[in-house]
Amino acid sequence: MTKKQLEISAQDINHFEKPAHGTRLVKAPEHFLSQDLVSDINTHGLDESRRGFMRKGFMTALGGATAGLAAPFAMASTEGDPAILEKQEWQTTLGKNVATMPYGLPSVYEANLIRRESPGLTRVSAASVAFTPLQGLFGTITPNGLHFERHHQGWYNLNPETHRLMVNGLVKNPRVFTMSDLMRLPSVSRTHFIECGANTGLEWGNVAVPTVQYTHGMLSCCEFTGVPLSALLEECGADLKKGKYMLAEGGDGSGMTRTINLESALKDTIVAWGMNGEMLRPENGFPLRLVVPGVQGVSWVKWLRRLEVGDMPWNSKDEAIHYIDLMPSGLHRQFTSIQECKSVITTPSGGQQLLDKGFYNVTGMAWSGRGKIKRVDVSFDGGNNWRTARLETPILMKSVTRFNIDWVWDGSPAILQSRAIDDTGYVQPPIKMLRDVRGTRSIYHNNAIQSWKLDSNGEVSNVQVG
Ligand SMILES: Nc1nc2c(c(=O)[nH]1)N[C@H]1C(S)=C(S)[C@@H](COP(=O)(O)O)O[C@H]1N2
Ligand SMILES: [Mo]
Repeated sequence: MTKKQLEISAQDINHFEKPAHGTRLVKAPEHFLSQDLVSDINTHGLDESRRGFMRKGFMTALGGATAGLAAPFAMASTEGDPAILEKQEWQTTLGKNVATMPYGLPSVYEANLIRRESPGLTRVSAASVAFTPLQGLFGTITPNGLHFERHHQGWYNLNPETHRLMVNGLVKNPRVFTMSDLMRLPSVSRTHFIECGANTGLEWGNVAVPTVQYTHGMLSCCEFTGVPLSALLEECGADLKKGKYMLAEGGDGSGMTRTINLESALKDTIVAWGMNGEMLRPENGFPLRLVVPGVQGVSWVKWLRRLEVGDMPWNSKDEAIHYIDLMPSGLHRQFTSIQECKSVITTPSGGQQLLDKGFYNVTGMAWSGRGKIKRVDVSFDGGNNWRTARLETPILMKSVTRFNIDWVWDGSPAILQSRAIDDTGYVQPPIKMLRDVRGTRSIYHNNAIQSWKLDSNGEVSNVQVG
């Protein structure tokens, strides 16, 4: 299947530069205009005014990147290397004082490892999405500054002093909590992934989004701290015989309201203020957000201001007209909550280039909204043969698991794929199998196997196979 390639801009190609694991940027793929765009992240299609600019910017950047090719650093001899033989400035001078950076920042050499908006996708007013650079991350935890962002109406700096959470509906004692009230309640800390239901959405339309940042970057994984929903509802005397659902309402202007299934939410949902050991970042819902493990990101309501217990689903706008799946029958599938088992190879991935034949540590991430990852298989020949990868421990519920596998590249073209299996026995499907059931007109909930094509010159690009 031939893929339509997505345009990318000068600014956007720099993100390939992270030379982790012996790879680096060489050149971006040829580009055509994309036609199928994800309405969740772009309600009005391509922005005509940006096209010309992007093409121009892209050519300039491409020139620069190709010039860089002339000196392949991996092949360079280290004999007489001044980087090791000569005393460096930092060995002979005084370093910076402790107080010069009261809140630590990444090295200036990591400046390209940032959240990015997808090339070719229009920002509709403040409604926007910025993707996590999965290609440059290690392990399982997303650093707070790189957590993906998805706002339906922009983000705010809410004042925790005046922020309130109301609990009402089928509860004996309706209450309004301050942040201090909440933070006195028993708390838990749990590591979970959050994935937007539209993650990997462009792949439904067979659009060759160039990098893993844009194919899978609406995924993050953090340790969240807060009060278990079950404890909070108990405190308010919720009627859990009649109350089967809960409405979660956000404090922003998007009117973000989602129906939460109480039976599963009572097991592990958290009303959270902490993320990776500090308070939530403003863009991720400071001071309070709902953490609904395994469930699509839209239900993780940010700037959480109200929880209402009820006996029926609400059919709010974000569950009646958005986040629904158009099936081949023409019917919409509604209330798809669980993010099914999924995985992706992050190195090598689209936009990177292997510098030479030989040994590589192929690595990636696997997750399942239903439980733990049991196994990840990796194929180097487009799915004909599979080998089982090593899983890093601990393997946690509804959390990201890191996998690694040794590989010796012989220099010939290859198709790299990963296939995750969770502890319910569910196996991540090939895209064709998913399309057979789901059709081609979905936007959301694509958990198909991702294929990366490796050319004999070492370039890696996004393809669809099987
Ligand atoms: N109040 C509110 N909550 C919200 C949203 C929003 O726009 N407003 N966006 C939702 C969507 S669609 C997703 S995918 C996640 C994104 O969370 P993040 O920005 O912390 O990554 O938040 C969800 N919660
Ligand atoms: Mo989302």
